[in-house]
Amino acid sequence: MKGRMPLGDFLVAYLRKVGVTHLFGIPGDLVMRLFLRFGRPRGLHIVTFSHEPGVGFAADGYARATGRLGVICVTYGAGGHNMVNPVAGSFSERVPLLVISGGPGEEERRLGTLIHHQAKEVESQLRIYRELTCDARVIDHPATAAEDIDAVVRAVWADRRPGYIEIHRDMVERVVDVPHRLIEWTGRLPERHSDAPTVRAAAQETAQRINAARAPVVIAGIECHRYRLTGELLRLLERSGVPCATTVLAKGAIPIDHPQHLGVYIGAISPRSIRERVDGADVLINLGTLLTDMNLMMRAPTFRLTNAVSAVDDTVSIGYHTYERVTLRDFLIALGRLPLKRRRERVTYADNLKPQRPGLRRALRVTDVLWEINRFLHGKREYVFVAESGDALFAGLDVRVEGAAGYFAQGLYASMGFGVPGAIGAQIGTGRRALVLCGDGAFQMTGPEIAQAPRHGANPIVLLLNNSGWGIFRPVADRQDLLDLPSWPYAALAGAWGGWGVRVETVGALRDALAEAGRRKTFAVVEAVVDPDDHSPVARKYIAASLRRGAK
Ligand SMILES: Cc1ncc(C[n+]2csc(CCOP(=O)(O)OP(=O)(O)O)c2C)c(N)n1
Ligand SMILES: [Mg+2]
Repeated sequence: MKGRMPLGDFLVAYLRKVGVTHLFGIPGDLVMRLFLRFGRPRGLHIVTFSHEPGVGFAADGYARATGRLGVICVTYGAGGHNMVNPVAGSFSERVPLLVISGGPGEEERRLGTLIHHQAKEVESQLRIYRELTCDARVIDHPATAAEDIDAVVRAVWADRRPGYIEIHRDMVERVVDVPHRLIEWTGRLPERHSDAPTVRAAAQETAQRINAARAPVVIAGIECHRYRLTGELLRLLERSGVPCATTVLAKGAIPIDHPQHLGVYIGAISPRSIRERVDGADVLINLGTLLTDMNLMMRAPTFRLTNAVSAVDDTVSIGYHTYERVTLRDFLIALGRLPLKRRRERVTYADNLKPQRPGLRRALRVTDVLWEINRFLHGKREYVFVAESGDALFAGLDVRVEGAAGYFAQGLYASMGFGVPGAIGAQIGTGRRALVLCGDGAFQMTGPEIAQAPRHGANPIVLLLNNSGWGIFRPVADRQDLLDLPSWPYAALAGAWGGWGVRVETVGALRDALAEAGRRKTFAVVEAVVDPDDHSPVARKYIAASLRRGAK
């Protein structure tokens, strides 16, 4: 980095300085110069996909899995607008992404005509991204360009939310001033700060409550995941002996086979042992959990909020008072250092799966698919698991991934299309192969991006749950025909795209297919055919609860 540099070179140098190694994108003329700059020798590793949503979900999967910044580069308008949905998902689920868009230069803006890719006004894209990011700026002044980029990236990191910069094509070569501070800087992005005395007071009050409690329980939330606080969380759990549940959005925040893990809390439809334990807690310690309709399955919390100590969004709330400027990290560290009574409660992990019925020649049911996934994943700690939206999101709650930080799903934003590209992004970042559980509908959205996997050294296994349509809605729709999907030759397509594919209809065939996919080096699509009216255990409970509510 030098005191004065072309903006494009500064951006590459800056991104490398903060540790970025990969850039996900699709070029266009309004971003071409910048895009090519990223890919220069000693630049970044460029990862392209066929369609911007694939790019966005892959960058998000990369960021979730690595805990690093995901960087995206798109062209203005057609590209930028295509990227809106994945970025909205990253905003809602706290994933740190930097979106870099090109834009029209001064020259074309002066023509006074509409510019290709323009929607309403040239500034419209910026305004759209303002709604979906923690900071969004057009980088248009050489004197402040470096500071502006630095400010956006710091905000992205501190908030774990997307940020947006727009660089018009004539700015790429413009020489900008780089402040001395950035040249000297180590590149370590700062975390949010706490107020130390407030942290101490909040931790002390919480420790007193835990020590005085009869049956405390921890709910580990999304912030534990995003701020990579599993180590701090486990230290607290192991020192106190308090049991811990996670939520739909934060499954995987603690290892699934941890002896104090109760399982996933999903409000009124939780497995009975989890619901009783959480509802019966006299102190409920919420560590980074957002109270979302998905976490609670469209109900108000069934536990008493007055019993909760809630640490989320840099605020610790206890009863009717709050401590502000307390980050979850500092809170957990402080709590972990205080004397805590060690409890010895026997905790049994619970899920929603009934024992599998015997027989290998039976037609597959969704429950069998889950048992077979768990059988396949058992002992494979290097695998990650990705659940798509649709029934897979509910079904995935019963999947046991044994490795640390191995579970990914959009548990709140729930966009279809995340699964396959998200899994490829996760493998690019971590080297860990993914098993993706994906409906036929979701696969028809972004599944073909799997054809890109070999180029990126990725080989996910897609378990495609084929129920011939948008099955999750079948119990509530009178017009079943509106939920049907055309049948694709999934297995043949997988072969034609450079992977391996197979269609299975029985338990035994699925077991063999997963074993074979596991042995193969290429990506695999295992199409598991199930009845259109069959659902996972959690979806069944969820649908029954919704129908009951609707009937009232
Ligand atoms: C991008 C997007 N569009 C629409 C929806 C609404 N939606 C939720 S689930 C679903 C059907 C999913 O079908 P499929 O992937 O086959 O899963 P299934 O329900 O059959 O298990 C739809 C359309 C969504 N979540 N995301
Ligand atoms: Mg389906």
